[in-house]
Amino acid sequence: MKGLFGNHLFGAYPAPTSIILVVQFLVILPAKCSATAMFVFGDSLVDSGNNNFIGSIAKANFLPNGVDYPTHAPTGRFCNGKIIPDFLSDYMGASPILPILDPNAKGENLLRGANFASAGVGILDDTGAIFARRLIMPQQFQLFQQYQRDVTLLIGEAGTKSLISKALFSFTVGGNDYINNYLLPFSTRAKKFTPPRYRQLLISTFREQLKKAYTLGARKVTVSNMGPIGCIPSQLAMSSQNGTCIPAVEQYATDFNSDLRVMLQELNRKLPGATFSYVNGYDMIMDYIKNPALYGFESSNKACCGQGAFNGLFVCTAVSSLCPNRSSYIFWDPFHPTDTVNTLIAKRIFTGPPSDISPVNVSKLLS
Ligand SMILES: *[C@@H]1O[C@H](CO)[C@@H](O)[C@H](O)[C@H]1NC(C)=O
Ligand SMILES: *[C@@H]1O[C@H](CO)[C@@H](O)[C@H](O)[C@H]1NC(C)=O
Ligand SMILES: *[C@H]1O[C@H](CO)[C@@H](O)[C@H](O)[C@H]1NC(C)=O
Repeated sequence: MKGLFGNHLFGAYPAPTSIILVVQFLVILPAKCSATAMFVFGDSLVDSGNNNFIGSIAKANFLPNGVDYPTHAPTGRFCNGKIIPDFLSDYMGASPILPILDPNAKGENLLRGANFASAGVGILDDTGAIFARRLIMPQQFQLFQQYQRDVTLLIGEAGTKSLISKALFSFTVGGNDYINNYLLPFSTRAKKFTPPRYRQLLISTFREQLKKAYTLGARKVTVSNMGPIGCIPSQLAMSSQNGTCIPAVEQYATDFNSDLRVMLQELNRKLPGATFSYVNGYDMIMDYIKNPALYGFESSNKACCGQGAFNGLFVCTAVSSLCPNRSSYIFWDPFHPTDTVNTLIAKRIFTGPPSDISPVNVSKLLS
């Protein structure tokens, strides 16, 4: 399986190298330490547009996606507005980081960090195969290594090391390993692995990926747990009569999350100088789903943009039915939260208590 998706990374778009080579003989810029850089890895929950630049079926570069973005235009984000990394940039007082495949992700723009996430990916390389091209996790790391070489040409080796060791790293991946792999009809993974064995495979693969990030210099890392995948409109449309979460699917997420938490505690003990903070996105979203009125949500189980039962069939497109008031919805489309939910969660990631993010929140992590 690996070979199928693993080896054609640098074919279809220009690598940033060529641009950087032009400036390598210019004066090395002093490392500006004003704003903290951010590096984002993961799936469509945090992809800010990388899939626009590759031959993927998983794209969101059309309206009504982006309708509430500052430009009111689609960007590739699977959301009506901003996603969590955008709000974190806001809190950090920085402009949003660019998708690494964006042609503008070069020169000084690179010093803010970059977004390597790609819609459709999972922890496992074969996850999301139905979407054709996507930046699987090993490719996200390859691009990060290329990024390091490019930034070294700009600010030198010591400057790059320092930028990376102070930066915020964020990982959001795993939901697709169920939604777009294990739970699919005819899944070969489901045929070969019992649920506990599959979960073990996910956790051990993810552990190696996080260790790799450490080896590449990451020291301040947030890792999102798996959201309540049994409650998303897409799952409800397929298997729920009355709109309540599907217990069997919920169980996959909660089991994964308890193992993830233990794995991160182990990394915190074993990897000196690094902090891996566990982001409890699951409980935060569950909080909104269970107490919608408390937060001004009218609907906790219907997508704002979609079609069919719970507006949860297929994906959000230009011809989908669209809700009148986007800020009163938890789910933007059958899979992803609204801008309103993203801003609430980002705030809790930044300054929330240990029940939201532990051992420390991002403002502490960066202080
Ligand atoms: C919804 O349906 C599920 C499964 O059919 C059932 O177990 C549950 O009690 C129902 N909940 C409500 C609130 O009707
Ligand atoms: C939309 O929903 C939000 C949140 O519930 C509410 O504050 C706002 O007044 C609503 N807007 C309209 C036009 O109804
Ligand atoms: C996290 O953020 C703030 C700022 O660093 C810190 O003072 C606070 O103790 C943390 N919040 C909680 C509730 O733990």
